[in-house]
Amino acid sequence: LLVMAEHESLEFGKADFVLLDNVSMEEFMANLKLRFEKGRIYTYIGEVVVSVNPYRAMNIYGRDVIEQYKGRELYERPPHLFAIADAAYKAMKRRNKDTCIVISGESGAGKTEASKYIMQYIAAITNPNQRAEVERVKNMLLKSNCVLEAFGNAKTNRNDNSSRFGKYMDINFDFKGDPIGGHINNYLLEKVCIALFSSCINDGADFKAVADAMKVIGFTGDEIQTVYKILATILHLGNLTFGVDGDVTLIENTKLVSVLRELLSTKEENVEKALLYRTVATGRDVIEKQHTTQEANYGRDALAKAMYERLFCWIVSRINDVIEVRNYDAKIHGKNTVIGVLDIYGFEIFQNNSFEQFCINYCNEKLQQLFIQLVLKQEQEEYQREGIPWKHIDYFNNQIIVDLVEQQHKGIFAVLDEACMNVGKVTDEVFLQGLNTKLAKHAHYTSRKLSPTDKSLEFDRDFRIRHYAGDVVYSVVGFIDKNKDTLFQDFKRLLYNSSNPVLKAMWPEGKLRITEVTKRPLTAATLFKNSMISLVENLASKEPYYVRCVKPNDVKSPLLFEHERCRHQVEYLGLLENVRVRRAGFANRQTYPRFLQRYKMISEFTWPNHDLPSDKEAVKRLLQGCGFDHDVAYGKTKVFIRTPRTLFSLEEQRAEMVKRIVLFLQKVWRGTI
Ligand code: AOV
Ligand code: MG
Repeated sequence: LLVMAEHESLEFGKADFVLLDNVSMEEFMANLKLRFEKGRIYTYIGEVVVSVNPYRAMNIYGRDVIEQYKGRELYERPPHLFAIADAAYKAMKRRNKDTCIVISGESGAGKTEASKYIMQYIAAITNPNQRAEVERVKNMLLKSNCVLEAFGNAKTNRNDNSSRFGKYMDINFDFKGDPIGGHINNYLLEKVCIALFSSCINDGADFKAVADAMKVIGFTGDEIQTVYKILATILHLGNLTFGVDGDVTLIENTKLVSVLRELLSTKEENVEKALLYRTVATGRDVIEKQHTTQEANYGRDALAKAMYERLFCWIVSRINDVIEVRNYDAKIHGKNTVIGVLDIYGFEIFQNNSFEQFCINYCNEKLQQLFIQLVLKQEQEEYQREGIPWKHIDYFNNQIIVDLVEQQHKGIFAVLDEACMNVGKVTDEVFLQGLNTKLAKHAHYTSRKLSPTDKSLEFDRDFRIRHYAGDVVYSVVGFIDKNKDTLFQDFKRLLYNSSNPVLKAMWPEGKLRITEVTKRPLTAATLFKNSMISLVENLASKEPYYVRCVKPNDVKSPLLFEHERCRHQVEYLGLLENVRVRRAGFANRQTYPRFLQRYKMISEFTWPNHDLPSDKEAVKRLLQGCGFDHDVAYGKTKVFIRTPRTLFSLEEQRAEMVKRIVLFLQKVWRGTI
């Protein structure tokens, strides 16, 4: 609010949506658009930052700007990611709280960029004493981004550098507030984006940067070589084809087998056997069963995907080894608090949406649910703590969609798992039938079978979910396979038996004989669901700060603010409700001492000092004197100001008094008084 009064004029619109004269979609959009056009890409809703992707380089992230935000209060400077990062940092340091910064928004809205600026800011403002160990940790944290992006991002229709994995990074701080370590959790990597490798490998300069970053992080020469070999293996697997001769399945391009043998440091016949046969246990017997070409194709693709996923997880775990809090003392004795930064794949709708989109969009539902709960909960808790009554604001609660996906027994994941367990025919169609039976009446689910005249459901295999962010049509094709996510044990054994120790170590389960592999592994859906639930629990246990990213257009243009496109995002992100909650509550709150510090000059009761029994009493007298008593509430430690106008008026009076005091002092100096 002070920003508004002091640093920005109305020319740039309102720096906080809470200050809108009327909270309507029109006014909200007009302000968002005006600010975007004036290059003001950040706007607050209280303590939430709304960001619009500028699609051009902005000169607002430099060292000079960082200095302006360092240690300042949120409202003292124009809205910025740095301000929210600083707020999270201050809360962590001053109040000894674990905090987290949750960045959400659809694909291409600017989440990953925002997370990087936040990390850079935190790195820049910490470790004033240049302690070597802290510098090392900071360097690792920043370098890890480059490596993870190289392996986990890919070009999509929506974003040239789209995150195909979710990333949650904890940064640990010691009692001085310096980073001493960190930990990365990665979530479901979209394995179909293996195409990524060709671009990874083709782009020489980037590739070198990645290799350098890996070296700095501490990957050994052997490890980096193995990474190359795995990437090469995956590419070669893509060229491998199968044929038949009578009833024998064959590898057509046999030369590739010797290339693979070399890359995997194993025997040629082992490679061939793993690609063409699988070992099955029937009772006590173990037999070798030949693949059909279809099975061989499936096996080959599954191998490529599994190697890619395993490689990625291994890279994350190696990075974690390096950034883990080392100092034993810091772990045991020191105050060790964390800031978590969440950058996940955004809500997405493609031409063809499959299991991956389904998981990604479910993840976004979970985060939206968390936002709803925390933004309201936090607000409510503060009023409760301060002893102030609260009235409820209506909003769309997407819990119903979260349940639709994750509920036990009748949620979509449960139906999918059930279909996968089927002893009889296990097909995508069986899964779809299951959905149609269990969810026929659900308001957020439909399918071609249930709505035969619906034009958006083109094919029999389609079903549609009404997500909080919009309708998405999914094709069931591939759901079963992707959920089972089976990799024949023969491949695991092949990789485990490699004479390359790095590769071998990635596949410990290859040790098991076929007769020892008894447990049915958890499905991809169940694993993903569990990881989302624990992610949300983790976030909810911390003090959250939010960045809500908006994508201005679909053509990556810095000039275009597509009204309808943006309006839709504002709507589903619940930003208007956010403003309402914030306003129906109180636009501004300040502790009594801080309030006095700023406004004491406007009242004779408080200037230059008050003699009342408490600061609270003094603030009461001041506000009664100005006639604002009706617009405020007095909490235990803070004064709550309902309408922004009151604050402006206080600001005006303050400015007037400051001017008078300055004039007075000038006269004193000149000796005219
Ligand atoms: P996302 O993380 O939200 O999408 P990104 O952060 O990758 O989106 O942003 C997409 C692109 O927008 C970037 O590659 C930049 O070109 C541009 N961009 C975003 N933020 C800024 C900024 N602050 N300044 C300049 N350009 C920016 V996805 O990962 O697809 O959900 O899964
Ligand atoms: Mg991203």
